[in-house]
Amino acid sequence: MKPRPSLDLAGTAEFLKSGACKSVYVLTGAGASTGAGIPDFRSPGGMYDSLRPELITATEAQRKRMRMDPVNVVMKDMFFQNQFPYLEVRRPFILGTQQQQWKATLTHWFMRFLEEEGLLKRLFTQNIDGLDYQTGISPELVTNVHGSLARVSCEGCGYEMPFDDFCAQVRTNVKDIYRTDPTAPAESSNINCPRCNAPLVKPNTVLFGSSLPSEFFEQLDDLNGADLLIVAGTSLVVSPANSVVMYVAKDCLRLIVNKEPVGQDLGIRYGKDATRDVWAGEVSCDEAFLDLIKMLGWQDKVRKIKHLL
Ligand code: CNA
Ligand code: ZN
Repeated sequence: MKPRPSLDLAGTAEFLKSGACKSVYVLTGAGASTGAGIPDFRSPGGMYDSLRPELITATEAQRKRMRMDPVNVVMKDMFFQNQFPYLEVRRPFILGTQQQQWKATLTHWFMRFLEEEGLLKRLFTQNIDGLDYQTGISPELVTNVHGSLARVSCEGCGYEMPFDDFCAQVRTNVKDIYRTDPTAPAESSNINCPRCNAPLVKPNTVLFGSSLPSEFFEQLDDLNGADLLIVAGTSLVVSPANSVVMYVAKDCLRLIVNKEPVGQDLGIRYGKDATRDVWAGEVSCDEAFLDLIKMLGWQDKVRKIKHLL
């Protein structure tokens, strides 16, 4: 019989220390990186809030679609019609990645600490920013569920373009209309493939409507062996990434670290209805993981990371 931890952060820390918890899986989302200065999609002020369909779309039909649901900016069929909205929204991301502008947060480091303690079995991240790797986490423990920005290829023929060549073209070919010319007419600008000439070159992030990496589906069954699942900084609305929470066993403890409670429609239960779910409360990911670090006595690990001090 597994010991029953109390359903709060302290109980989770006790469970992690107890030796009974041997296998931790993690699912992260954009909220894990907002502390590094990267906006998420759905929070107020996030990317969907700052989208301006009138500037980035060429036709009224596209504008209407984007207003109805900003998710269209990362839809496959929209990208094939007009590459500009995707490239424009991703632009600060792409150039920020090249300049290594963002630094891993305490939340990213916490996953590395779990690995150091031999507890981390897998980190599923929906993020495309690659910040996880800055901590030196073993790449084989990380699944980029929605792909990654760090590599670039053609959606038509698969040709891989060197990242720096792509960034040079983003600077010159893709208009920075939000910052430089907010009155510029919407027009498509894109990057042509050096091999097949299709205007379909983009970072290897998974567009809605495209399939996820096959390894993601292969790894889902492993979740059955999890003693603890940590879900951090995700609205849990994007499927099938959100199905991670359903693949763990019925008695697996689930710690939800998110400013608001999420995943009720997926069976996560809060407060008096909770049987194995813990919500860290209305705090940021970094605050919650700092609390956990203190409870676990892992402060020395943090002291080694200069930019966090
Ligand atoms: P989302 O739908 O924007 O949800 C983010 C969640 O995090 C929300 O519930 C917020 O309340 C919560 N949140 C935001 N900041 C914090 C914080 N500091 N502490 C705690 N909670 C916070 O994003 P999801 O990841 O759920 O959606 C999946 C999409 C978003 C994936 O396809 C990503 O590729 C995509 N995305 C990624 C990035 C990135 O790589 N950093 C940025 C923006 C969007
Ligand atoms: Zn091509």
